[in-house]
Amino acid sequence: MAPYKVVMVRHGESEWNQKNLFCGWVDAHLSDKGKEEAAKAGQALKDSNHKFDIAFTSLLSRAHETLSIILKILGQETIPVEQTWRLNERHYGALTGLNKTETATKYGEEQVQIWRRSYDVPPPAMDDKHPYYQEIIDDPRYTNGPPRDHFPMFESLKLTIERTLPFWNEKIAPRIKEGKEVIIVAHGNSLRGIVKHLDRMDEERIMGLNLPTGIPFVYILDERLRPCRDGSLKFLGDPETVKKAVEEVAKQGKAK
Ligand code: DG2
Repeated sequence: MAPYKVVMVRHGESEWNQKNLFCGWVDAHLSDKGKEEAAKAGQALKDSNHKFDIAFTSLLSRAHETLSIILKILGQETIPVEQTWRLNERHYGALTGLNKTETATKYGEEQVQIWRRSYDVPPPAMDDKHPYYQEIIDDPRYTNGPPRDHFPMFESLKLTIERTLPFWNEKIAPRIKEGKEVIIVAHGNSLRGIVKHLDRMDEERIMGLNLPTGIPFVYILDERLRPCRDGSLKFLGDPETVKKAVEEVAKQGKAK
């Protein structure tokens, strides 16, 4: 049945993206701009005749809100939606809630770049006195996982991939191989993890990848779910807009 297709979207701009705060597992909502980005994503998918059989998303509102705007525009609000903490954003540990620019001013842009984009250097851990510790750990959406004794207090990209990939392999990949049309709406780093896996990127290459908010991207995959020739990450957007949006994400870790 190959080639297969999978569509992914990082949620639209959240209120925390707008304020340039490290967000991670905090449940920020979409900003007005983020809602517009989600609507544009839906329209781009509609204009390119995409229809979906099933959607996968995280447990976080910014991803749900984006998905529901997209599905409404496609007239597909009734398709099955599977939600999982395994597609959540990486847990940003003690950095959660800090402003990225202020953090770069305080600790240096290089350190912030390591925290944001290195493969296996995690941010400092969130402790139980952190202002968002209780809110996250007591959130009832995590009743079914992760297990309390393995609840993350920080995550590198490597750790994020270690909990995202089992879901890709066990739940998403089999649907794709059945020939189902799949959309995944998730986060900058959980999606970078899937991209790294699909494109067999090494640690250096994945460090250079920034995913913009609200611009869908498509993979065309062969029977082993490897990108076909020319089937690797393709944004549904005009190249200049995509380039600017990617640069904006990269710039978020700069000091003023
Ligand atoms: C952002 C990603 O996550 O931040 O947690 O701050 O995709 O949920 O908005 P998202 C966050 P960076 O890794 O790009 O700094």
